[in-house]
Amino acid sequence: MSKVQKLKSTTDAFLKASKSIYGPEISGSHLINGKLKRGENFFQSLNPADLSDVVGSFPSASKKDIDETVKAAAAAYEKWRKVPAPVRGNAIGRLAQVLEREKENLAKIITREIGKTLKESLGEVQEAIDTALFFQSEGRRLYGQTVPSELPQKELMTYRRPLGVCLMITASNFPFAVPSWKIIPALIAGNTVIWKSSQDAPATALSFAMCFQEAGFPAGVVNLIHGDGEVGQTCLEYVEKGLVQKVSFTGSTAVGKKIGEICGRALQIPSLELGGKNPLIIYKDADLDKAIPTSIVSCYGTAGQRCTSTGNIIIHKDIYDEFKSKFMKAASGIKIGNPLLSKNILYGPLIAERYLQNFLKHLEWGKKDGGRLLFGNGRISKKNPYPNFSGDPDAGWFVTPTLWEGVKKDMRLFQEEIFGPTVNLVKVNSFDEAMECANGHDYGLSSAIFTEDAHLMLEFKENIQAGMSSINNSTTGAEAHLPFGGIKGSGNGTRESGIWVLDSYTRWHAVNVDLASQLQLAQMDTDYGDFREPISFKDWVK
Ligand code: UN1
Repeated sequence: MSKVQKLKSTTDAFLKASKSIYGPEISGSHLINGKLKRGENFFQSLNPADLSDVVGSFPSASKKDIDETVKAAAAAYEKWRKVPAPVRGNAIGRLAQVLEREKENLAKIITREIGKTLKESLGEVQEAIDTALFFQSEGRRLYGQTVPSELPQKELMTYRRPLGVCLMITASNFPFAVPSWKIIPALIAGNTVIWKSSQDAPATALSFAMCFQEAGFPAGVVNLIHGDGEVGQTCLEYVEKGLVQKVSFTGSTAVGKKIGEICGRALQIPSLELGGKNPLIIYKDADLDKAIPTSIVSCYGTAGQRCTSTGNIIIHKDIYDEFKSKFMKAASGIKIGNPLLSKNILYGPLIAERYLQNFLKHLEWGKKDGGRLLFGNGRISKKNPYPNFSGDPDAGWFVTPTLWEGVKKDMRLFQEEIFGPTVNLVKVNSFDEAMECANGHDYGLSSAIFTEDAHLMLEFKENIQAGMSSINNSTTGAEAHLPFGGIKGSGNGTRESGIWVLDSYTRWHAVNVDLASQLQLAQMDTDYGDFREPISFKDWVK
């Protein structure tokens, strides 16, 4: 029997004892050096769809906990980096098996903790499985190069070397898939990991960390600590002390810039996946039968809480009225509810109260900004009902879909990422103006266009300022093996996923072996084929 089958279900411990409809209250811990540590300074993780449901209580890492974690990760690194890469890959393969077996339970924990639909949560776990399967076999590649030398009897080669202890600071909206994009490639390359979970998703993080445990990673290779932004800040001090060699962060542009400064002072390149205000162009020849449902999901899916969610729909004037009326009709049917209790909803609650506050504020300032509100009236409640809501709206942080029009490039509504189910209609007169708008903001994460014209597709591909672009598809929904990341305010050029992420967790090591029987110097003793007398050591020494 394989190790994986022998072990008890990792997540059953969380879910079986359940008396409530959602599951038991999880007694949270850090995972430090292979052991669960209960810790101190507890905070609660609440189900955002039903605030009476406490998902669990979790410790906030103290300075002492962080010290202990950094030491454990550093000690584990010295052994883990020497484990042959294909063997490291086997451990990742076992992780994929555990995730596959636990998929349903894990998805329920994600949905309970951050409120995305079960279908999306299953997708998140699947994305982690795909990532594990991809990197399992990368353990048998991790290719370096052999390079011809300019001198005889000399060999040149390159190796990928791990960096050391990697600190992963992750966000709440993709609390499973995005951490997998960071942790799995870091591990296959021979690094060890300290994962600081999102304060809004510690139960998801712990359940994922337990899967790594079950898969048999040695103690200290994957460590998990919890806490808010301040804990993250304390962790970053270890970069300056030279004890953490890599930081990978998904979150806001403002925090990303600060992390960039800290890492820059230590001459490190962090991986930064930051915000977005993603444009979706509807050109006049767009196939609206496809463009309408795609735009609805692109804007409002996950309650607009993806960094790849559409922020501005840029529409050619000839098709503007038709698009607007069809979009509004489709949006009026959007179903909202508690994702563990209601079937077939497009989205659930906002993840956290601060997202709700930020969302409600934009309804105020958006009007002053000059936007015309076509629909959307804030928080759904018994007093402020929404027709397609099922369940108790007062129980959670639910908001209605929101649509603005009359939005222009220089407006705050156009420029600012809101992180909620809100989008702007922007009318343009030409393709060139559409492109100017699509590039007219400080972000550059995702982008999309709907057109049937192959020449415009090419124009769009060549001129859009974004890390990712879709043609006749949503701005969301990246696949697990294509490079993910942005430009401008959306990131620093590093990429996650696929083979490209390996550059973020390895450094190149150039090695030469000289088998010649005498000293030979590159450039100076090289025979360039121009028949010059070679300069030799003998000429310099009597
Ligand atoms: C994010 O919002 O941080 O492409 C990541 C997508 C998802 C990942 C989004 N697969 O929409």
